[in-house]
Amino acid sequence: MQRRRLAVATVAAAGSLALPLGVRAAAAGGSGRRNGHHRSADAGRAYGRRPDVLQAAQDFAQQLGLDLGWIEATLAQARHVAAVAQLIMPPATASAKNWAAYRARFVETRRVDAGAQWWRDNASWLDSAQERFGVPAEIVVGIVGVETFYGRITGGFRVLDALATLTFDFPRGRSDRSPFFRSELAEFLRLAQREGWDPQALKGSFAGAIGLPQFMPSSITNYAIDFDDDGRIDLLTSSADVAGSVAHFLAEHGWRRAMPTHYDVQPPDDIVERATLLVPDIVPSFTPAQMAARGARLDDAAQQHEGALALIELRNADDPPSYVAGTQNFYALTRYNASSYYAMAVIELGRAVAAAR
Ligand SMILES: [Ca+2]
Repeated sequence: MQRRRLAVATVAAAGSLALPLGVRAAAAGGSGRRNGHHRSADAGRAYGRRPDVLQAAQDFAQQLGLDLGWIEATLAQARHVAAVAQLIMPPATASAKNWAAYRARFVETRRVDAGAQWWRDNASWLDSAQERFGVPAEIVVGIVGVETFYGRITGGFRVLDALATLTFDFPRGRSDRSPFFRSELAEFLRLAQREGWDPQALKGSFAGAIGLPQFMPSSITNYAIDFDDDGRIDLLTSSADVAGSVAHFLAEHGWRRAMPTHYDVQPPDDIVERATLLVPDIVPSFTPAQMAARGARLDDAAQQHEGALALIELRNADDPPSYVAGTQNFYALTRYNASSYYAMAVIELGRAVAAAR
């Protein structure tokens, strides 16, 4: 999700949509609650020759240098999908942030077992990605597991329909993201031509995110790589391309080789000091010494960390929150999806899979 534009550093409530986020536009299949599987992906009317669609076809043809007739014919067959417009809306009731519940959705036996199998099947590619980009296999494994349950849930919407619906009929009632989806639709058409995809056939999430890592079209353009060197980028069936592309995305978003993602921390008892440390949210802003000076207790490894840390608070509904001291690498994970809950779930799923394999 991203035309190199970074997501704002907001923390999404566990399981809710804060979009557009990092690499994908919205909660992916693996995020469960809002994956659309319980809703109808049935397409409604085709866009045909609606004037605004014809105008967009002209704009795209000029902008992309593609054949106008092909774009018109392709967009004419795109269909409005009511479920897409519903799923893009915020949930009717805000659910309490609950890290324990969020974690339990992802770090569970079936997903861990599937992750261990996926790791065994793709160990050489994961090792190569780690060597080249410095991103540990368990982080890539954590992302693919949280996103799509290792390919079990990659989304049942035609990408063309999803992007057309969010471009031409973005629902009223929330801030208008249609310009974002319009540029993703253009990018999708360009990729379909370049990569030889059938734009009518490719499926993804309700927001148009594609494949095992749920990359938006612009992220495919900017960050996906042909890691097995077979001449094409395939995020649906090439685990090599998936592993390489996820690691490349993180490397391009500031991932540092051999740096931990986070350290244990006891937050300051003083509520004012604690609140001060929480202000920058997920952005690493305090040296270990500055954190300690405000009363945070860090272990030896954290005290020796070179660089800034962020005090991350993960709420547990009515129970006391959990805290970690996030590094630059924790922040890099939130470029994939701007949620500390998401980043922590990725880390803990990867760790659980590493222990199980
Ligand atoms: Ca490939």
